[in-house]
Amino acid sequence: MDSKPYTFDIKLPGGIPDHYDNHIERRLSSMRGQFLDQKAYSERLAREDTLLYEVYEFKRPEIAGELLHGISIVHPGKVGNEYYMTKGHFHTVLETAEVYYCLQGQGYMVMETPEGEWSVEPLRPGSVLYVPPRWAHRSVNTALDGDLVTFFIYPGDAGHDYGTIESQGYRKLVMDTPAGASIVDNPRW
Ligand code: PAN
Ligand code: ZN
Repeated sequence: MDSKPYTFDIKLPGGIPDHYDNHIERRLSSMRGQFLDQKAYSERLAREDTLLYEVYEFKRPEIAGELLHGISIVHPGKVGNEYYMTKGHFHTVLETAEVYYCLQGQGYMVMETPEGEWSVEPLRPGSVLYVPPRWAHRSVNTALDGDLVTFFIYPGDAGHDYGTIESQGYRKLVMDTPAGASIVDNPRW
Protein backbone atom coordinates (compact mmCIF):
# COMPACT_ATOMS: atom_id res chain seq x y z
CA MET A 1 0.00 0.00 0.00
CA ASP A 2 1.05 3.58 -0.72
CA SER A 3 2.77 4.85 2.40
CA LYS A 4 3.27 8.44 1.38
CA PRO A 5 1.99 11.14 3.75
CA TYR A 6 -1.38 12.60 2.85
CA THR A 7 -3.86 15.22 3.99
CA PHE A 8 -7.59 15.53 3.65
CA ASP A 9 -10.14 18.16 4.57
CA ILE A 10 -13.27 17.56 6.59
CA LYS A 11 -16.01 19.84 5.34
CA LEU A 12 -18.00 21.46 8.13
CA PRO A 13 -20.84 21.64 8.70
CA GLY A 14 -21.53 18.13 7.51
CA GLY A 15 -18.35 16.18 8.21
CA ILE A 16 -17.91 14.47 4.85
CA PRO A 17 -14.18 14.39 3.96
CA ASP A 18 -13.11 15.58 0.52
CA HIS A 19 -11.83 12.09 -0.19
CA TYR A 20 -12.06 8.67 1.47
CA ASP A 21 -11.83 4.96 0.65
CA ASN A 22 -14.91 3.39 2.27
CA HIS A 23 -18.36 4.72 3.02
CA ILE A 24 -20.33 2.53 5.43
CA GLU A 25 -24.06 3.00 6.08
CA ARG A 26 -25.70 1.44 9.13
CA ARG A 27 -29.45 1.13 9.04
CA LEU A 28 -32.11 0.21 11.55
CA SER A 29 -32.19 -3.41 10.32
CA SER A 30 -28.59 -3.94 11.47
CA MET A 31 -29.48 -2.90 15.05
CA ARG A 32 -31.99 -5.64 15.88
CA GLY A 33 -32.28 -6.16 19.65
CA GLN A 34 -30.24 -3.05 20.49
CA PHE A 35 -32.98 -0.49 21.20
CA LEU A 36 -34.94 -0.91 24.41
CA ASP A 37 -38.37 -0.30 22.90
CA GLN A 38 -38.63 -3.37 20.66
CA LYS A 39 -42.20 -2.53 19.66
CA ALA A 40 -41.17 0.93 18.42
CA TYR A 41 -38.23 -0.73 16.63
CA SER A 42 -40.41 -3.26 14.81
CA GLU A 43 -43.07 -0.69 13.89
CA ARG A 44 -40.47 1.67 12.46
CA LEU A 45 -38.66 -1.09 10.57
CA ALA A 46 -41.97 -2.18 9.02
CA ARG A 47 -42.28 1.36 7.62
CA GLU A 48 -38.68 2.06 6.63
CA ASP A 49 -35.13 0.86 7.15
CA THR A 50 -33.90 4.22 8.49
CA LEU A 51 -30.28 5.27 8.00
CA LEU A 52 -28.94 5.75 11.55
CA TYR A 53 -25.25 6.50 11.01
CA GLU A 54 -22.47 6.58 8.45
CA VAL A 55 -18.71 6.10 8.57
CA TYR A 56 -16.13 7.44 6.10
CA GLU A 57 -12.89 5.47 6.35
CA PHE A 58 -9.39 5.74 5.01
CA LYS A 59 -8.00 2.36 4.08
CA ARG A 60 -4.78 1.40 5.85
CA PRO A 61 -3.30 -2.04 6.56
CA GLU A 62 -4.89 -3.58 9.64
CA ILE A 63 -1.60 -4.19 11.39
CA ALA A 64 0.16 -2.95 14.53
CA GLY A 65 1.92 0.33 13.88
CA GLU A 66 -0.79 1.65 11.56
CA LEU A 67 -3.49 4.07 12.77
CA LEU A 68 -6.94 3.55 11.30
CA HIS A 69 -8.93 6.75 11.07
CA GLY A 70 -12.14 8.20 9.72
CA ILE A 71 -15.30 10.12 10.41
CA SER A 72 -18.45 8.87 12.11
CA ILE A 73 -21.75 10.70 11.52
CA VAL A 74 -24.71 9.74 13.72
CA HIS A 75 -27.96 11.19 12.40
CA PRO A 76 -30.61 12.72 14.70
CA GLY A 77 -33.65 10.80 15.83
CA LYS A 78 -35.07 8.31 18.31
CA VAL A 79 -36.45 4.80 18.42
CA GLY A 80 -39.08 5.05 21.14
CA ASN A 81 -37.37 7.38 23.63
CA GLU A 82 -33.86 6.19 22.86
CA TYR A 83 -31.61 8.34 20.70
CA TYR A 84 -29.95 7.05 17.54
CA MET A 85 -26.60 5.51 18.36
CA THR A 86 -23.85 3.36 16.92
CA LYS A 87 -23.80 -0.40 17.45
CA GLY A 88 -20.76 -0.06 19.68
CA HIS A 89 -18.06 -2.62 20.21
CA PHE A 90 -15.08 -3.86 22.16
CA HIS A 91 -11.85 -3.99 20.21
CA THR A 92 -10.96 -7.61 19.45
CA VAL A 93 -7.50 -6.86 20.80
CA LEU A 94 -8.91 -5.64 24.10
CA GLU A 95 -5.73 -3.79 25.05
CA THR A 96 -6.11 -1.20 22.29
CA ALA A 97 -7.33 2.37 22.83
CA GLU A 98 -9.01 4.96 20.62
CA VAL A 99 -9.24 8.75 20.39
CA TYR A 100 -12.38 10.58 19.27
CA TYR A 101 -12.50 14.28 18.42
CA CYS A 102 -15.96 15.80 18.22
CA LEU A 103 -16.36 18.18 15.30
CA GLN A 104 -20.08 18.90 15.30
CA GLY A 105 -23.24 18.21 17.25
CA GLN A 106 -23.99 17.01 20.73
CA GLY A 107 -24.09 13.62 22.37
CA TYR A 108 -22.41 11.10 24.59
CA MET A 109 -19.96 8.23 24.40
CA VAL A 110 -21.29 5.32 26.45
CA MET A 111 -18.47 3.07 27.64
CA GLU A 112 -17.94 0.02 29.84
CA THR A 113 -15.35 -2.62 30.63
CA PRO A 114 -15.78 -6.40 30.83
CA GLU A 115 -15.17 -5.99 34.58
CA GLY A 116 -18.34 -3.86 34.96
CA GLU A 117 -16.99 -0.32 35.18
CA TRP A 118 -18.97 2.20 33.14
CA SER A 119 -18.58 5.80 32.00
CA VAL A 120 -20.65 8.19 29.90
CA GLU A 121 -18.72 11.21 28.59
CA PRO A 122 -20.25 14.21 26.82
CA LEU A 123 -19.32 14.98 23.22
CA ARG A 124 -19.59 18.53 21.89
CA PRO A 125 -17.59 20.42 19.24
CA GLY A 126 -13.96 20.57 20.37
CA SER A 127 -14.20 17.65 22.85
CA VAL A 128 -11.36 15.14 22.67
CA LEU A 129 -12.30 11.78 24.16
CA TYR A 130 -9.75 9.14 25.08
CA VAL A 131 -11.20 5.63 25.18
CA PRO A 132 -8.67 3.56 27.14
CA PRO A 133 -7.85 -0.08 26.33
CA ARG A 134 -10.60 -2.53 27.44
CA TRP A 135 -13.50 -0.03 27.18
CA ALA A 136 -16.37 -0.82 24.80
CA HIS A 137 -17.68 2.37 23.19
CA ARG A 138 -20.90 3.55 21.54
CA SER A 139 -21.68 7.11 20.41
CA VAL A 140 -25.17 8.54 20.93
CA ASN A 141 -26.58 11.65 19.24
CA THR A 142 -28.75 13.56 21.74
CA ALA A 143 -29.44 16.56 19.48
CA LEU A 144 -32.66 15.95 17.64
CA ASP A 145 -31.92 18.66 15.08
CA GLY A 146 -28.49 17.77 13.71
CA ASP A 147 -25.76 15.19 13.13
CA LEU A 148 -23.12 14.14 15.67
CA VAL A 149 -19.81 14.21 13.80
CA THR A 150 -16.62 12.73 15.27
CA PHE A 151 -13.15 11.96 13.93
CA PHE A 152 -11.64 8.74 15.31
CA ILE A 153 -8.18 7.16 15.40
CA TYR A 154 -7.32 3.64 16.64
CA PRO A 155 -4.55 1.06 16.23
CA GLY A 156 -4.45 -0.88 12.98
CA ASP A 157 -4.57 -4.28 14.66
CA ALA A 158 -7.47 -3.47 17.06
CA GLY A 159 -10.31 -5.30 15.24
CA HIS A 160 -13.98 -5.08 16.25
CA ASP A 161 -15.93 -7.37 18.55
CA TYR A 162 -19.61 -6.54 18.00
CA GLY A 163 -20.98 -9.84 19.29
CA THR A 164 -20.54 -9.18 23.02
CA ILE A 165 -22.54 -5.95 22.85
CA GLU A 166 -25.15 -7.47 20.52
CA SER A 167 -25.84 -10.29 22.94
CA GLN A 168 -26.01 -8.34 26.20
CA GLY A 169 -26.26 -4.61 25.37
CA TYR A 170 -24.75 -1.88 27.54
CA ARG A 171 -25.34 -1.37 31.25
CA LYS A 172 -26.43 2.23 30.61
CA LEU A 173 -28.78 3.76 28.05
CA VAL A 174 -29.21 7.38 26.97
CA MET A 175 -32.92 8.23 26.82
CA ASP A 176 -34.99 11.31 26.07
CA THR A 177 -36.91 12.03 29.30
CA PRO A 178 -38.95 15.01 30.57
CA ALA A 179 -35.71 16.14 32.23
CA GLY A 180 -33.86 16.00 28.89
CA ALA A 181 -31.21 13.51 27.75
CA SER A 182 -30.69 11.16 30.72
CA ILE A 183 -28.41 8.25 31.48
CA VAL A 184 -30.50 5.37 32.79
CA ASP A 185 -29.88 1.78 33.84
CA ASN A 186 -30.61 -0.73 31.10
CA PRO A 187 -33.54 -2.71 32.52
CA ARG A 188 -32.62 -5.66 30.31
CA TRP A 189 -29.06 -5.91 31.63
C1 PAN B 1 -15.30 3.81 15.10
C2 PAN B 1 -16.67 3.16 14.95
C3 PAN B 1 -17.71 3.99 14.25
C4 PAN B 1 -19.03 3.21 14.03
O1 PAN B 1 -14.67 3.85 13.89
O2 PAN B 1 -16.45 1.96 14.25
O3 PAN B 1 -18.01 5.11 15.03
O4 PAN B 1 -19.44 2.52 15.18
P1 PAN B 1 -19.61 0.94 15.20
O5 PAN B 1 -18.32 0.36 14.68
O6 PAN B 1 -19.84 0.60 16.62
O7 PAN B 1 -20.74 0.57 14.30
C5 PAN B 1 -14.51 2.93 16.08
O8 PAN B 1 -14.76 2.96 17.25
N1 PAN B 1 -13.61 2.12 15.56
O9 PAN B 1 -12.89 1.30 16.34
ZN1 ZN C 1 -13.52 1.43 18.31
